[in-house]
Amino acid sequence: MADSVNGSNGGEPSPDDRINAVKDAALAALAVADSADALQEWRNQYIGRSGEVTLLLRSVGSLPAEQRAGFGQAANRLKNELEGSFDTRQAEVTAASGPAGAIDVSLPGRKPSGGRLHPITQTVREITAAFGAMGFQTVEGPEVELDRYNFNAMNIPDDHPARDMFDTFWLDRVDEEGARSILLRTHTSPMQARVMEAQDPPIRVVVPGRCYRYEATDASHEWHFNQVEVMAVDEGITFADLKGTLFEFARRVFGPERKVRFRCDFFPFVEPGVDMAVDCFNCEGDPACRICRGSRWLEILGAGMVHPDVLRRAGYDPERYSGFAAGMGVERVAMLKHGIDDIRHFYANDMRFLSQF
Ligand code: FA5
Repeated sequence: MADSVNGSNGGEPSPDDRINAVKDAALAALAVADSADALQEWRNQYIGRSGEVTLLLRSVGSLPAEQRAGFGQAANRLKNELEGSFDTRQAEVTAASGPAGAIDVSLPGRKPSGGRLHPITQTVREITAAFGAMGFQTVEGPEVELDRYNFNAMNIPDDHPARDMFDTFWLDRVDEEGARSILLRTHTSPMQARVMEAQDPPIRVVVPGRCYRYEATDASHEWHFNQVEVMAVDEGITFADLKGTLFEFARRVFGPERKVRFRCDFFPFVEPGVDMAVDCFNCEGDPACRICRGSRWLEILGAGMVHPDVLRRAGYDPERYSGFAAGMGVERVAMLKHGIDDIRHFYANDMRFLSQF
């Protein structure tokens, strides 16, 4: 009679029981393995090099001699059976997951991250659209400008103290007389002269563009920033037109509830000159406010009636024509509109900030 593998060894499970226990556990685990990863894990646990069936086979040597052959054959049969079951299950799992490379249409979609316009570009467009609705045409001009337009045409001759108002980045170039003649424009006002040179009245233009000033940065000052120049020249233009146009702009861009303040100011290219401020969104007059330093107002633009000398220099007769002009800071407008307390956020390229707009 062949050696029995059923022989009992006191309290120890019989060899047959050991094989059946591994078989039951392996088949139960295989039935619920439903992915390539789960199948691989199952294979390692049962039929891999350190798997439970392999351990059974390795344990043959420790059995009594009369049990070894029967146990070894039974363990080998189990190994073959589990390998077959594995192949079958693998085929089922592969079939259920669709053909290789197929798209799983049940997966939730991934939201594509769309690009958007920089908040300053959006604000420039909003400002030019507000003036566009009042009949102003948008034009652009050079960022690298001649001293002649940036200063002289604007009534700021060489050695005029007003040049100190604009800390200038000069280009490393001199004219025949050895004077520096090219600069990064400090304001968009030189376009007043360029537009007047190029066309006859009536003029209604807005000029958006980058400006540069060699000055220290703080919460409301950048060394490069954007302005929008506004200019209207025609017969009979008065200060009331200037005020009405700028009030209407503020109403359109900031809403009717925001307060606007006009004050006298000096710019050599206008007479009279004013500046316009909008009430600070950030504080109740707190002297520690980083934006307005407790003044409650944030200045957004300088303006005034175009100086007769500027008109004359452009070839216009100041007896016949008059005009108003304004130059506003786009970043300041964006800060007030969106409640941003530091101008430097706009150019720090931090997506957490930029993606809010
Ligand atoms: C000028 O630049 C004049 N050209 C404005 C003007 C135009 C007056 C037409 C009269 C007629 P000002 O230096 O004040 O003026 O600048 C105008 C606006 O630009 C300021 O009110 C402010 O909003 C913005 N601005 C000026 N300097 C900076 C800066 N460093 N950073 C951010 N914004 C600035």
